[in-house]
Amino acid sequence: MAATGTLAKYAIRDRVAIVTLNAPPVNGLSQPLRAGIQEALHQAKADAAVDAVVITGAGKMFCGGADIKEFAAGEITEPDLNIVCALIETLGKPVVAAIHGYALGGGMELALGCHHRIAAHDAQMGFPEVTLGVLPGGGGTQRTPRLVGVPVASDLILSGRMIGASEALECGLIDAVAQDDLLKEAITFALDAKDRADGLRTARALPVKDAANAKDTISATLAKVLRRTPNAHAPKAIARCIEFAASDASFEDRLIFERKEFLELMNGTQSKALRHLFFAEKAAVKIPNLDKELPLRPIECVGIIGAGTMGGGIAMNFLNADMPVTVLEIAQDALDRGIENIRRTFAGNVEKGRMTLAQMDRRMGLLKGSTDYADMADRDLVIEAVFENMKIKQDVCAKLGEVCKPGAIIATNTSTLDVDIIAEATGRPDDVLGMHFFSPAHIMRLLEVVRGAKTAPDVLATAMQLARRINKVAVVSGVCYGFIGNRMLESYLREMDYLLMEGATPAQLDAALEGFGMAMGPCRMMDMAGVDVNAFVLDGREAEGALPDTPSYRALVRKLGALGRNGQKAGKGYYRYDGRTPVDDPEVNQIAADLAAEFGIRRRNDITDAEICDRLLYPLINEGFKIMEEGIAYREADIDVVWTAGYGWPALTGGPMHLAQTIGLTKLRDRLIGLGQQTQDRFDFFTPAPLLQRLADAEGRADERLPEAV
Ligand code: T1G
Repeated sequence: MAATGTLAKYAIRDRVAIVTLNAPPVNGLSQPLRAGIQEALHQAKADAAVDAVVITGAGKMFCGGADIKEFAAGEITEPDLNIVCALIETLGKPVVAAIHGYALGGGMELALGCHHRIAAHDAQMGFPEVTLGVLPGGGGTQRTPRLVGVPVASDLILSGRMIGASEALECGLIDAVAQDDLLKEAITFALDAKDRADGLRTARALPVKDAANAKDTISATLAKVLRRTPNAHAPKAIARCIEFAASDASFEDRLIFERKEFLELMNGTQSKALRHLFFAEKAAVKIPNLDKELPLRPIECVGIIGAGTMGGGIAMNFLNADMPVTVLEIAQDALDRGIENIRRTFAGNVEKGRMTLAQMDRRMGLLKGSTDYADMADRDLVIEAVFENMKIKQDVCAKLGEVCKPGAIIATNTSTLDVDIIAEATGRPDDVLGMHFFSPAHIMRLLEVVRGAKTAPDVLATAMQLARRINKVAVVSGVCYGFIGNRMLESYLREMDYLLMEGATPAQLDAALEGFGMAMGPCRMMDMAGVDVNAFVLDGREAEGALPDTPSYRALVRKLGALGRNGQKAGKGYYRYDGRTPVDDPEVNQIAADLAAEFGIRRRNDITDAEICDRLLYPLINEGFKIMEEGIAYREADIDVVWTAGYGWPALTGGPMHLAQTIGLTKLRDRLIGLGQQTQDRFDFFTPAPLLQRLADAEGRADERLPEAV
């Protein structure tokens, strides 16, 4: 067995060279691995004892794609994937890809360069490049339409979705599904191919399938993808490449066209932002200075206090993860309503085909209701999701502190209250932390895990690991008002109300922010979340003396709340509602004008979209620097995860803190100062955070040191 190297192992079995990708954890196609594969292929080509080749992956997958970290270099080093695939196609001996686990992106392209592909029954395949703002740059846009046809190729590459082995076989992406021993069957397949007429068939030599109406087919699929992200560049480039595949250019010219489009995307701001978020979500789960060997607390069964909207939604997360849940309400009728709401939500999923009836029954079988705190005694984790009132939460947590077994974790779902005060009420604060779910809790991916002053390290680590199990993106926050997300949201909403009192309209505000890329404008978002909910929190904070000393602060939302304009649920809020459709309501503009008169706020008719975006986004970003300075968030990237996973911030910008770097800290600081001057900033609403000030100064000094551009 001649070892080619550690990254691409070489062995011979039954006259078949086995080339094993060995670059854990995902066999990422780094330059050294590509070079190792190339060397192994040359060895197989020259070896008279070798009749065929099987390429396989070590560990839990075939290949997770290119090594994304290499993209930062701005270019792809030799041998690039196109060279490796061309070597396979001209090897003169059949090469079979044996796929298990995942074959994604460049990993799938490597398999497409092979003459044949066989996959394990549970393998997953696809082209996730579009989610990273790039496209398959190793021939994927050119070979795939030749194997599966333009419609399927367009769907797979534009959507980025993974498909299983049976779907891959059905559409022609692979040639066989292993029945038992993948490697053994791949070897047999390769030896058979040696004697078959199509044994050396290559995808590049095939005609493009279903090329008729290619342009229309691609455009229709592209339009669907762009509906969600109209500003995205990658889908448009992918469409151009697939269209080009159907042209009569040479295959080499097609690869050159694809590579040019790929490099342009790779070096663009959108891909840099999406790659930033890819790694940010992976990093967010890591707790600095935590012993990786620290044993976690076992969490096998969960208790939820409160069966309302939040409690029910939280419960569904655990039921979806196949974990037994007991939901507690004091009143039986409230408990019955809560359980019925859960059942109805699952039934809706069954109707939509997202869940089978058996899966729903399984979930409902894991759900129990109770009106007795004693039923929380055996729970490994209990989450309180009762009304957002400190006294109520303290009473509930005091009971849990007595009833829950030693070692059980007690979590509060509070979104605005002090987790440390709630933790003290339990009498066992080291077992306590915040688990802030976002409504609707069974859908929103973000989970803010709030570490209390006394939260034990293993409790925090357990919660972060549990988040992955319930398919949440978890970010650790320290204790402060609003944690990370809602604290930054406050300055965004403050400027929303002030701009409305200055003369902007809800429709103008929402259009400006949705033009920036927010999933939903601020006024629509407030009407969805509930004007009364926000007004209630503000009244509470004013009572604590926690608001700026001016009656104009958030006066509009509080006035709307006082008038019962509680949002979509009330049929009116910042808009009037025709069913679920928001309609401009002149009454709101009049309310805003009356408040402006009351507080001496100058009305204007020159408010631009640019000013709207700067006034809502820059203070939000500025608050992020304050959060960093106070140690509330571990990393700026964590803040980006919060906003893209929990608040509809456009991932194409990478999140607020990544956008700050893209804008430039000096420019950001100077714009904040300018906005402060424009608004006679009496409450430091626009004063740059000290950390931002320092980083902008440092950026300025660094720029001074840069050699003058020649
Ligand atoms: N490059 C670099 N690092 C990667 C990586 C990649 N492609 N994939 C994963 N990692 C790291 C990840 O950050 C983590 O690091 C560790 O590996 C384990 O990952 C040329 C241009 C494959 C489904 O988009 O979807 O190919 O946190 O925890 O849960 O045309 O990783 O441990 O330090 O996610 O088992 C296309 C991205 C690239 C796939 C495995 N490929 N990866 O999930 O492990 S572009 C992708 C994933 C491309 C070609 C184009 C998942 C996974 P750390 P993990 P997992």
